[in-house]
Amino acid sequence: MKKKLIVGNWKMNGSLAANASLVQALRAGMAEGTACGVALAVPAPYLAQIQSLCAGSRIDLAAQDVSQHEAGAFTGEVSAAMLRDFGVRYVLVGHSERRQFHGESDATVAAKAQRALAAGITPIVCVGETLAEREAGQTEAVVRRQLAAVIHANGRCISEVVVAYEPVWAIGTGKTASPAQAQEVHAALRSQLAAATAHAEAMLLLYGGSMNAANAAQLLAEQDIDGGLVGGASLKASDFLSIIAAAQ
Ligand code: G2H
Repeated sequence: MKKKLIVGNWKMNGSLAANASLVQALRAGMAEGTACGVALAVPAPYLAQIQSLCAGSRIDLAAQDVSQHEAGAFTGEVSAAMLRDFGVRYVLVGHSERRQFHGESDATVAAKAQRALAAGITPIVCVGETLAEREAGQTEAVVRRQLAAVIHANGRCISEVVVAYEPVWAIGTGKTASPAQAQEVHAALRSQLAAATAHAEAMLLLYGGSMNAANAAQLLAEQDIDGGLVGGASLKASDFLSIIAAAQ
C-alpha cells in the first residue's frame, strides 16, 4: 500500500523555544513503527534549527515558499538552492495564502514548482477553490486550471510533485470538507494527472483545510486522499501526533 504523508504547515508561527519543545514532543511521541511520511513546513529563519532538531529522526524538513528566480537581486526571496543547503525535502508552492495575499498567479506557482524540481526538492502544489467559486459550481474548473499550469510547465516531471487540495473556505475556519466532498475533488485531480503521466496512481494527493485529530481518520480513509497538509492542528504536539497515528 502507498505510504501516506502528513505535513505540518506552521505558517508564521513559532519561536526558538516553542519550536524546540514542539519537535521534542513529536520525536518522543512518534511510535517506533510510524509508517507514514512526516514533514514540517517551517518559517525560513527556523530551517537550520529544525534541521538540527530533526536530525536522525523520521521527520523531514519542508519550506513554505520558494523563489521563482534562481539567484540575484530579489530582496527578501529565498532560492531553491538555499533550501537545499538546509536539507529541505519538500516546499509548499501556491498555498492559497500566497495566492490571495501575495498575488501569486498560476504561472508563478508553476515556475516555483519548476525551480524546486530542478533543485531536487519536491514541490507540494496547493490548489483549491473559494467559497464563491464552490457555490457557483466552479470547483472542478478552478482546481483543474490551477493544476494544468503546473502540468504544462513541468511536463514529464509532473509525477514528481505532490498535490494538496485545500478548499479556501476550509482553511483555518474550522469548516472541513466532508470526506465525500474532498474525495470527489481528489478523484478529479487524479484523473487529470492520469492524462499527463502513467504514474498518477502512485502520486500523493494531500487534503488540507482544518484537518484535525477528530476528522483525520475519516478523511484519510478515502481512496484518493493520500495524506494531509495540516495548519492549526500541527502546532499542538498531541493533535499532530493523533493525525500521524490516523495515517498509519
Ligand atoms: C490550510 C491548512 C494548512 P488549517 O492552510 O495548510 O491550515 O489546517 O489551519 O486549515
